[in-house]
Amino acid sequence: MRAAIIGLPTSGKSTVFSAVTGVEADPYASPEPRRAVVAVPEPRLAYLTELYKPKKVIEATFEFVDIPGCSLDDSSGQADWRRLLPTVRQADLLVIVVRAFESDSVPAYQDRIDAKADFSVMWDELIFADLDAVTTRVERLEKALTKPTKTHDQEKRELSLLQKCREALEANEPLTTVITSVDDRRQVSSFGFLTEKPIIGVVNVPDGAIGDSATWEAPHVTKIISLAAATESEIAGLDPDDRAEFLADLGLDEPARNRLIRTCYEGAGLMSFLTMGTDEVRAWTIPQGATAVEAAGKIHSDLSRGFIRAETVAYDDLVEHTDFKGAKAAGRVRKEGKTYVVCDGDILNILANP
Ligand SMILES: Nc1nc2c(ncn2[C@@H]2O[C@H](COP(=O)(O)OP(=O)(O)OP(=O)(O)O)[C@@H](O)[C@H]2O)c(=O)[nH]1
Ligand SMILES: [Mg+2]
Repeated sequence: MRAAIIGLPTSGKSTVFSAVTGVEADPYASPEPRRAVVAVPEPRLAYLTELYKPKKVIEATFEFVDIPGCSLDDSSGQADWRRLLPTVRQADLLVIVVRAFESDSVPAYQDRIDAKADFSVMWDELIFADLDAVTTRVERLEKALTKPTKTHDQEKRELSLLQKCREALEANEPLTTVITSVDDRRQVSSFGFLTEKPIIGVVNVPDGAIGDSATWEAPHVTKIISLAAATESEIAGLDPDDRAEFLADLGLDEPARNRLIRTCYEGAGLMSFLTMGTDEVRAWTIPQGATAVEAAGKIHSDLSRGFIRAETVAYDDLVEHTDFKGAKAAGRVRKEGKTYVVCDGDILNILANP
């Protein structure tokens, strides 16, 4: 799963990317997207690792792509944006970074600091990009439907859905309001519509501002969070001991990057279940709402095929009773069947026929 970091020029996208991924700033400010995979912060793994001292610890991962900013008010910037759009369309979630920090050395885009207005400029661009793609396809389908074709019915269905999409976009509504069923989603999946993706807003606040102080909300947006990208990227560059001390001095348990990664992971509709043993302690990624047999299939297709049951214990119950044995003795280990809907942080032991 992948998030694309987008926004107006000098909003701090690359600084957020560095803070999140630990990848150093690109001194040449390359016009190409940069990618990095990060481990999803999972504090629950630490306890399990302490308990089992496993040979391996495997964390869940998530990818971030830093998209260079484009000045949308000139034709060369517009052309750059169009060139980058296919990469943005491939993401599962969008992170829109807007600037709320002042700086004499880094002039603001269009000489203004107005995070809410910048957010709305980006929103309009997303709506416009989708409207452009929808309109092109609608025109093509209308033309095709004037002649009888073998795929006539299918094209008619697609046209009817895309006409609804066009109406929504013309009313400044995102496609999440129209594309709601699994069938519809499948029908339009190849477009990679931008306003069909979950959106996280990041307000890049002045250096040293800590905690989450986002003061505005936007309709249809999964979440808006604030962070000080420059401070966060400095934190990312510290060695772990210094980092802990720095955060403690600020009265924080963790850097904002952890909050952002988790927000993206959840925003993309994902959650983790855990497995443990002396060989390996591991966090596995599954969609929210996945069942025990789907979780088993994530580990190995044999486990879903031969699924018997999932011995399940909630992480908090395990900690309360020290370990698996203790939780079992206290009756906290449940025997769940195929259709059990897994909860975030469930520890599973899948029993299956060979
Ligand atoms: N003071 C301050 N400077 C920042 C902050 N975030 C970014 N900057 C500085 O602003 C400049 C632009 O930041 P980038 O992260 O490169 O911005 P960007 O959005 O990636 O820019 P483009 O990709 O060119 O659109 C850099 O010199 C950063 O060091 C911040 O929170 N505070
Ligand atoms: Mg950049």
